[in-house]
Amino acid sequence: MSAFRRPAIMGIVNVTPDSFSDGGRAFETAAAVALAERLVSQGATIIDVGGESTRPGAPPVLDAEELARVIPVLQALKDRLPRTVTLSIDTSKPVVAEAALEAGATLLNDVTGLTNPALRAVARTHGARCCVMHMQGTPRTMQDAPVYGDVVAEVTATLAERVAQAVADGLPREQLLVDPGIGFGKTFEHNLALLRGLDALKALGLPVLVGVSRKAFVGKLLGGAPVNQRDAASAQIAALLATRGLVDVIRVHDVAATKAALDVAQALG
Ligand code: HH2
Repeated sequence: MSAFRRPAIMGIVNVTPDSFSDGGRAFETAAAVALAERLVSQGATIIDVGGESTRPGAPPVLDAEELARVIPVLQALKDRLPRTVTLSIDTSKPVVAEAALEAGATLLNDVTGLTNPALRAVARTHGARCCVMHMQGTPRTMQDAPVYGDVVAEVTATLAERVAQAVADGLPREQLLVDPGIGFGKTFEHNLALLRGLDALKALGLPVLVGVSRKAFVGKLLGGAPVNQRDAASAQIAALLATRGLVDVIRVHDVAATKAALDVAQALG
């Protein structure tokens, strides 16, 4: 029997000048809103709005600047998108999270894995769902020399600890998702091992979010493909993970290609 389970598609809207694959494309509010509407029309049911690039070596963005980027976009999307679409804020800053949740976001996507108690407090106050992502190091340094013994066991154990901490601070467990953080302090081999060993993460009993879209990992899998030639393989990874029933949310730039790959996998799986 097929293990296929269809994940929700999370469409990426980077309101940044410097994101690794699409920086500058949706830097104006109107362009970001139009991109989000297009991604929803193509099949995204979650829109993830981010105002700070987390690419390796990215410089930090001031609170005020990040707020000015993401809040007008969320406010516009709350009025324009169907209520069935979940708005997600990709931030690690408590002030940005707070304003975003007030503006209509209901999912907090934190690449620092809710390690900041102030962020956990904001999430609890607003009853937000939270994505707890694994990262070794910080975006500035994470790709310098990531080291693990057993990467699958260590990432799973760290996420289990972060989840326990969040629950101890009053966040309901059923509001949490976990994410192995592909490319965040991991070599190519670490990323591959994590995707192959995703059942260990799934065994935590929480929904699993995976983001591989256009990442260097995909480029390397393809023998050095540039960033603008990674969408088909990114969609194929989504379909393979869905066929194994291991992913609940897939975070992507190219929603149309991902939906098509999932449709094919579902029909043939
Ligand atoms: N990857 C990126 C950003 N946020 N959030 C989660 N939960 N999982 C991920 O894998 C993840 C994430 C990096 O991708 P992108 O947003 O395209 O680039 P940038 O950080 O340069 O804006």
